[in-house]
Amino acid sequence: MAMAHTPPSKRSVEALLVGLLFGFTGVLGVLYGARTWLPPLASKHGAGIDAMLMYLLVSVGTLFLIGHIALGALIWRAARQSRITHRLTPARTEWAVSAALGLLMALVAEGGVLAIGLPVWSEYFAATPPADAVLVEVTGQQFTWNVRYPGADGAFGRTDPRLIDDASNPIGIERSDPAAADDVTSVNEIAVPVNRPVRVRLRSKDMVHSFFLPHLRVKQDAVPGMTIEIVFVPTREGTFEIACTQLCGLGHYRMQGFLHVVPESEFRRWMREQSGGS
Ligand SMILES: [Cu+2]
Repeated sequence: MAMAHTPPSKRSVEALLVGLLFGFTGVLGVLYGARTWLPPLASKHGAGIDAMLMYLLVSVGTLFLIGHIALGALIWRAARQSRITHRLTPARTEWAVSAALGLLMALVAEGGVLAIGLPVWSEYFAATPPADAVLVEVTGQQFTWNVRYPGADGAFGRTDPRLIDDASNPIGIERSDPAAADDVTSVNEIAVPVNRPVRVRLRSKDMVHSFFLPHLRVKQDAVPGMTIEIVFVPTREGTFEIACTQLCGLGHYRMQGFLHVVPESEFRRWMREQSGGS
């Protein structure tokens, strides 16, 4: 074999260089990742999502490192032998150790994620939405977000697909319905008061879109034929990007909206403006 003719010193230099290359790539990756980490948090439940991501990164990252150091050490040791001599342990022990380590990894990774994640899940997909929540209906379509508030009566008016007119009535609101009279609509702009729960009712007119608010750690698919409700509490004032994160067609890249998190008084003013009042 070719390897047998290579002097041992040259082989060590090669191994060192390859090791350095991998190490350097790893360090560069971590540095780059740390610089483009998550955008600054702006919601209550988001702290739990961040904790879950951090837990996964640290726990699985540590297991990954331990596994590879052990693998490297075993290869290093075996490479010094001129021939395969013996197994380290009987086959039964290999089996038992593999199964135990696999179970341990599943327990550490999945158990931790469930422990941190389940409370976040129940808050986010609240079975009983908070009474003071602001209700907003968001209907995705190629390539805009149609936004609707129920108005003073707290009830959305009926919609009918036959009434849809992309220019004047994009979600087909039946204006003859009394509940529809005070519905407030807007396109690509959502305003909500800070520190109050927001109930978003997600729908889609055409295909699967995904409502993504990176700063608020909110991401939920909008699926035609389904109404999916999520609850979150914005904790920071500001304007945050709403992106569509399902490739929904040629204009997907411009399916962008904005969430304005404002003080309660400004929210009321905005609602009056949208409903045409003064
Ligand atoms: Cu989309």
